[in-house]
Amino acid sequence: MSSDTISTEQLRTSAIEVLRLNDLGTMTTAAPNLYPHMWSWDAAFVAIGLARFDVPRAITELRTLLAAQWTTGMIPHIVFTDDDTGYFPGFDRWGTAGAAALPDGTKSSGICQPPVHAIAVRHILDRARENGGADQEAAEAFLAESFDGWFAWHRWLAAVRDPDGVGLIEIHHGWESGFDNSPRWDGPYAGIRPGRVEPFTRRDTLHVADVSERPDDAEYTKYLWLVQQMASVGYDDDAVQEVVDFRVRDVFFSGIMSAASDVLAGLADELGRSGDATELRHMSDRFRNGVDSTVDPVSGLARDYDVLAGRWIATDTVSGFAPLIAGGRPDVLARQRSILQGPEWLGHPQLLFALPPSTSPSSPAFRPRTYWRGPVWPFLNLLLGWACARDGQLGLYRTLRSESLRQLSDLTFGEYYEPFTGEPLGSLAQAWTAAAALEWLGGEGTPVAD
Ligand code: 2M8
Repeated sequence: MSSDTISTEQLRTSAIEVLRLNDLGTMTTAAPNLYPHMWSWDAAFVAIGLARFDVPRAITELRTLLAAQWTTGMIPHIVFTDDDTGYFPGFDRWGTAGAAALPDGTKSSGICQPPVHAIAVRHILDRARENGGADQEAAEAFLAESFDGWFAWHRWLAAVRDPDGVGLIEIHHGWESGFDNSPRWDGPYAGIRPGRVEPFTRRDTLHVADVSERPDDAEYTKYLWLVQQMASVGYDDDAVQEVVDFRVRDVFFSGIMSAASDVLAGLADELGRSGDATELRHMSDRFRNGVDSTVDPVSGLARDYDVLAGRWIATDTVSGFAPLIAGGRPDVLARQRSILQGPEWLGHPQLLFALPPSTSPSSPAFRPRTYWRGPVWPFLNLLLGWACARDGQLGLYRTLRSESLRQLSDLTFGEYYEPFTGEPLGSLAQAWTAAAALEWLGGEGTPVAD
């Protein structure tokens, strides 16, 4: 059947099936084979999708994630199931068992991912209120029960990852960005000379049709070197910053921090916690200004900053649109929207769908089939669409929505897609891709300000 003839109901049913397939009861695996554990930012998007058909299950997802929160406030990037055989590096290799801040009885990695979670809580609450009754009661109770956890998470990020208050979050591994092998990190990784890394056998390459869709072994050696460095100091926040060979201010992470802090401030208001709301709004402003300060006056795109090398990282990657996520100065945003809709991005003549590739096809770094170096990532488009709706950008929102629904109507729920052919790559039945489909479908009647 051609994807043009797929009905809304078929897409919805198939997306729900994918979330059920990945459902382990209290957590959803990011994908059936490639990623058999829970990932932090995947879980937030999964919760957004779940909330479209099962509010209690969406709440459970975030509750499980929050139960793994470190005593420092950090939400770890992977929460492991008990089966440590399917994914590498597994819990043992992370060496977090001895970390002082790991809560008893939990198994997680020792790094974090972008804080989209408050945005997911907001979605759950909104869906629950539309449903009313028991869903509404459960979601409101969950907000009251979980607020302190989300607040501690944001405070930890602001204090520990932006100690100088520049309004940009510092990351210590490309995995923390979620954009693992993006050209953004080529410079910082080029400067790393790994010491002795314990021998390893990868598992990710067993689950893709073509190994070139994944990072190569030299990249993995550096990834593991950084893990070893952090493990050597027990993942102590201060000590990590001293020993680690990767220290980068991540502009996209910071844009999410700004947007999510503002959402969390709104949730604080609902709980009558006006002091916390004020603190969160200041946090949101601080990171919005930080993101704004990175914009390259020539290209109009936001940049990362390599702390160890002391230089800006300018790339033609989708992270350059961080100001659209953070919100901010109208002139900056207007220029960004025009670039996004121009020939280097959505208007590129070879694109099958008008959706942003992870790297611009006009960039020399563009690789259409390789992971974060070119393919289109559906969950990111949902995030961008959410920010457009928030800012009343109805036209762009509609484009992203209709193009995403066309893309996702192939019913494969690929992890990422080849931008010119639409071929699904990486894993199929990827949970956050299915969740994005459900949210886009539900967004049909979503009131969006003009
Ligand atoms: C990818 O990252 C993991 C490591 O965290 C991996 O390649 O093994 C990234 O796409 C990341 O953003 C995502 O959260 C994760 C699970 O979908 O996979």
